[in-house]
Amino acid sequence: MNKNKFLAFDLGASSGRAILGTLENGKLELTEVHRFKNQMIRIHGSYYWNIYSLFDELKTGLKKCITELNIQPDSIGIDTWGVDYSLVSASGQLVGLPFAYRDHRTDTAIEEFFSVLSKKETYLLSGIQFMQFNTLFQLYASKKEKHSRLNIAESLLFTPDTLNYLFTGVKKNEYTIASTSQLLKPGKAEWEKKLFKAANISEDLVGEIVQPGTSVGNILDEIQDDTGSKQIPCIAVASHDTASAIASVPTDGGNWAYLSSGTWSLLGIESPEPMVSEETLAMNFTNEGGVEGTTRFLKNIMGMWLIQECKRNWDEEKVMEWQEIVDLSMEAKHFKCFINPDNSVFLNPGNMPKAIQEYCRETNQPVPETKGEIARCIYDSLVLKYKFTIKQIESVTGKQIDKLHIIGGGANNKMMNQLTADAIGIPVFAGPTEATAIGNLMMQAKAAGTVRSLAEIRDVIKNSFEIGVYTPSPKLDWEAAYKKFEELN
Ligand code: LFR
Repeated sequence: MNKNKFLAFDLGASSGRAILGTLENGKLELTEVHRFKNQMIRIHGSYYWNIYSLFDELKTGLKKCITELNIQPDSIGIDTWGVDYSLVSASGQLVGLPFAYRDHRTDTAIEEFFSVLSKKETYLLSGIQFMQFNTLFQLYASKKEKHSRLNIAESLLFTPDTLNYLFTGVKKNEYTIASTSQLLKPGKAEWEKKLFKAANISEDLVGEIVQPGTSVGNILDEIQDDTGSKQIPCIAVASHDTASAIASVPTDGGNWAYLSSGTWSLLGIESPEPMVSEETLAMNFTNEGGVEGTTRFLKNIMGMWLIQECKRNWDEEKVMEWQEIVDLSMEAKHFKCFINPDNSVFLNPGNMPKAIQEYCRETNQPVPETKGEIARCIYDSLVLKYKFTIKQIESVTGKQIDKLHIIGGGANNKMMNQLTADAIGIPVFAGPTEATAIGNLMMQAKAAGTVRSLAEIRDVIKNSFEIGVYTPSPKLDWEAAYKKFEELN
């Protein structure tokens, strides 16, 4: 095998990175080139992403790779969170800043949408779980609010599509990211006309859907000038971050499930086809598009957002280290109180510690007072939600899950890995922590022809990264805790 060098841009809701991947003799090595902060900006009460500054940071990443590491990458690839989009005018300019998915304009959109198209029909047409921020509801809410930007928009590009467009001048919708919109048919790279109609949105806004692993186009001359890069292709990777992460699960078969752990906890299985039924509707499972025609049958769990938001609040007093929060939680008593992490009050409450305390008060539980107690409540509740979700998957598929792969930054939390194994009673495999960037890099390798299949991608990953193993050895009564937790769901 040749030596290949690819540059992955991985954007999350709280940070972004440029990671160089060097692939040689079936082994991938990572070098972090650039890291920067990302956050929503609030303007007149609405929340947006600063897409221009993100674009600038990506260019800085490419420039650093060339000038500081002295490396010209063979290609670049961009992945981001799901659902959000930019609008582009007929003359090619972005129409303002894109909304961020936690913007409150969709707080009542779902229920209102159901008066146009029923919940059941919407689910059967799309196979996507209901979350108020899905593109479908964002567009519906913007249309209802008569946002004039919709009148001048000629095309809609999801966040990675938008950045690909800024890099290449080519407008394409990539499949995995498009699948998060709730505008596609289940498991297909095909727009569902009825959903556009129900949202009162023109289908002409969207375009050709490309599969992950195809080139969008070469980067523009002006970018080459700004960064010193050669003319290289920008690859449409599995541009939804979760799709990239799942592509890099180091599975060796069996009945495995994954937990992609970051701002969100995405727990599910890789399925050969979508599973869309009244049962999956009742459980609100999603069927997002994966690489090589696979379906990401999973559920969004509120995840580390809960603790990130507490930290943001606590940092105002004194900046804390992550480990300090874990340590404080370990001093606090387990199972004093629980939350249902997915209650909508936790989506964007502004003051997370207060929201958790109020929730406990309102559900007649002891109120967590200290930082340690609040963190304990979050961690225990998340672990119990994982158990709850695995049981649901087992009931839908009729098969027992025999191992859980935790990937993404959350896999660094050893305490959580062990508690998860203890609570769910099956082994947990932790890592790689840079799963998303790795999936991104490996889809670039596939586009370059260095690997041929998802199976080969996973072989390279198994060959390249250490995986932690956690076997269940429960010291707490998780079954009793689960009974109490279940009542909150
Ligand atoms: C994770 C993620 C989830 C998606 C959420 C919002 O970063 O992409 O998969 O549901 O963000 O877009």
